[in-house]
Amino acid sequence: QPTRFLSTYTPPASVQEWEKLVEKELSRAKNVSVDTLRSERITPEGVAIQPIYWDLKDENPEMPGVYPYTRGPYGTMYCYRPWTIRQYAGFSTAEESNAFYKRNLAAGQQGLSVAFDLPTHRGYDSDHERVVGDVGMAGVSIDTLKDMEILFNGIDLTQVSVSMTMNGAVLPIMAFYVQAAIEQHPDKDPAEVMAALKGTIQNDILKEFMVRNTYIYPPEPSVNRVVADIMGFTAQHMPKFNSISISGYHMQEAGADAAIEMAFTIADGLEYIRTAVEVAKLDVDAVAPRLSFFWGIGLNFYTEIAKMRAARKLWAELVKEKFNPKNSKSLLLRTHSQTSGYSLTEAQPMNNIIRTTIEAMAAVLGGTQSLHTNSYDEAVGLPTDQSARVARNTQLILQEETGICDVADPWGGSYMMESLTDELYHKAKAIIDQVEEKGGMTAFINNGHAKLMIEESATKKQGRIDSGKDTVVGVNKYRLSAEDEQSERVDVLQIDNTEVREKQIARMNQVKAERDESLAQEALARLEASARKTQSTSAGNDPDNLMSLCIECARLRCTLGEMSQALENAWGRHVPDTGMVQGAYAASFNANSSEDKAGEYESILKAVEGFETSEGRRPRILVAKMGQDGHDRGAKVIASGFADLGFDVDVGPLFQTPKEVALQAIDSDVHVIGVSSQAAGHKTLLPALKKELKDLGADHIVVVAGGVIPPQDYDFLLKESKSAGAVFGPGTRIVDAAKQVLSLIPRQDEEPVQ
Ligand code: DCA
Repeated sequence: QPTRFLSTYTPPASVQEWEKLVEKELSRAKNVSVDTLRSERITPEGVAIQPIYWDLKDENPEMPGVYPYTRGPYGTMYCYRPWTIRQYAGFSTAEESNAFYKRNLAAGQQGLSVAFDLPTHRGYDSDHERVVGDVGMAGVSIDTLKDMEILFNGIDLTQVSVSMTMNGAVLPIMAFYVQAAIEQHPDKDPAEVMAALKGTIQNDILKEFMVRNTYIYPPEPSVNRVVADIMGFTAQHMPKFNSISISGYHMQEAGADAAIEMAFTIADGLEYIRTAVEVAKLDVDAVAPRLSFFWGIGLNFYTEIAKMRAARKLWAELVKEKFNPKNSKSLLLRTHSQTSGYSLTEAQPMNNIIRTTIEAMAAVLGGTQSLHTNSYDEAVGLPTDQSARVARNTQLILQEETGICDVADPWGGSYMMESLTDELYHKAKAIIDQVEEKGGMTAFINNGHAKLMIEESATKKQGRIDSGKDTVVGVNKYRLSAEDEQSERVDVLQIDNTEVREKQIARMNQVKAERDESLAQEALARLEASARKTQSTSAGNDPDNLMSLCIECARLRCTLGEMSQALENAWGRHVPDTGMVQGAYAASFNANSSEDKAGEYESILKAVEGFETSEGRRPRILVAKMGQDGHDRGAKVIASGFADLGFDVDVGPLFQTPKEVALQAIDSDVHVIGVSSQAAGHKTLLPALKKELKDLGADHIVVVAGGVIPPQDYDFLLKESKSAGAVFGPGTRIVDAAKQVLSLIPRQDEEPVQ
């Protein structure tokens, strides 16, 4: 027996607190006690694996489930209940996504996580002119209550926990979800149904203004009305539902390092509690226990584990200090995690299975409550049934084959891990102090600081990869020959976007035809009137609560677009600025270049100068985003990198139609349009852009494309539709792209680029 079970050992206070907590946690489960936990974990060698280890000489050791929760939010962690396997999915129509969910639940998935398409995120119905290329592509399309009912057909919403990634059109989506659950149980009291709903809504609008960009309205009403009223409503009517998933994931994906991700996410969380307490006048303990978090987990193995440990401590301490809650649950940082999409490569996609496994292990060793593992083909397209199965099995193997669940916080006490946790804690705290000094996260976002810090971090990272300082196996080292690379290609799911759109429009029109039009319009008018009031109590029973009003609209079969428009009439649509970082790529590339790469940068600068001499001006590129795809890391990094390499760069606004892009390109007299596509709209939007250019007599402008584009589609873009002169997949070095782009621009005095 280990020493701590000898009768001479008197457990210190934190250990006694932990023991009490464990008894309480285990009392929820039949036939499990601390002893049975122990006896089940004897290795074949006869070694007893304990559920927790600590330093016996420490007079106040940190314990999981005990303040400040560095070691985990629960005392028993996975010994009692492993994390939830929650795969993020949704595509095409509600019918297809519903069938996919049911197959996944039958195969071992434990909770649902819905991905919506971009028109839904941005509050547009499927028949809107701005969303032609986006319907059903990057998630499921939801226009009406009918779509939501089909999405969960045969899945009892009072039984399965459902997470929904929605921030822009969060009110209509929550309303459809609640109303669909109520209509699933016609004989039950709606209040009883709502009280049983368990799950999470992302509802984290602040980060949308820094990264990802799926907002609709300006920051002020987005936070003080939408977020506040949802918190008020769920606190009163849906006590098991997590009202926000405060997300660092998208910051990491956009290029933030671990300290920035942690700091901005925690600062966002503090801002939401402040909104709840000061604007919505809610008690901190009515809201904080149902705030949850969401981390991105990349390949920096030790750092990711340390980040999760440090974040729990930082959150607990800051919430305690600033809001003094009475309920200890208000201090718990419970989190979902997702392996990094950015770390996946198009080259040798099977390597992505290994990357995802390592990231999943970091998430689990860091103590996540719920996890999504990416499919290996996600760098090139939507997952297939087979790749989704491998991703799910990665988690099932970790849970059921490895013994990893037997011990809570196994890294606790490691010299390295404790020191790293401490350092990240201090780094993040310093950034949070800076944010708080500037007046909190909303102010820090409004003055542009937050976005620039993330973009600078992303551009530096690209410089390190392009210079060869950071290794990416199969991309900047250990590459395959072009022929071998070809044979490694994988199938990806193809969606017929036009067919999905037509089906959606037909169904929506039918819903509209069958509803009581005047009742629907009256409900929409009430919603708009409430939005026009700057003050609302946000309480769940306030007749002006936006969530109650949207549930009424959903019941009367109003569409998502109609509800969003009613709010837009009152608040307007948010227009982002399009600034970019300067100098960071050049500095990072040159500082990290090995000797053989040293001349490369210079040679491109010279080629650009040569172009200017022969053509009378620098090469000019418009970096464009079309459709509702707001992922702009790629576009921003390309824009900054090209500018550092001497190009004149225009960054187009987000969410453009092909016609708007063509007109801007002509207006600015650019040589090249670089289209960044991350949301699968390329096969519709690029040919449409080419056609617009032709119609406007500007066919001479070269179009190139980059982003998440399956290699299977390259021929369509380059040859069949001739809508792009070059396609740059993930992992393309900016210096290589710049060379190729330069060579594509037609000139009088051709100078071959080295
Ligand atoms: N001891 C005692 N109770 C435990 C333990 C344990 N070791 N582990 C879990 N539980 C309990 C929890 O307290 C909870 O019960 P409660 O709701 O009555 O408090 C229940 O088991 C479920 O566990 P939890 O950790 O809350 O896991 P999830 O329901 O999967 O929620 C969470 C995870 C991160 C909080 C949630 O917000 C979520 O699922 N987010 C997903 C977000 C997402 O999918 N985003 C997509 C991009």
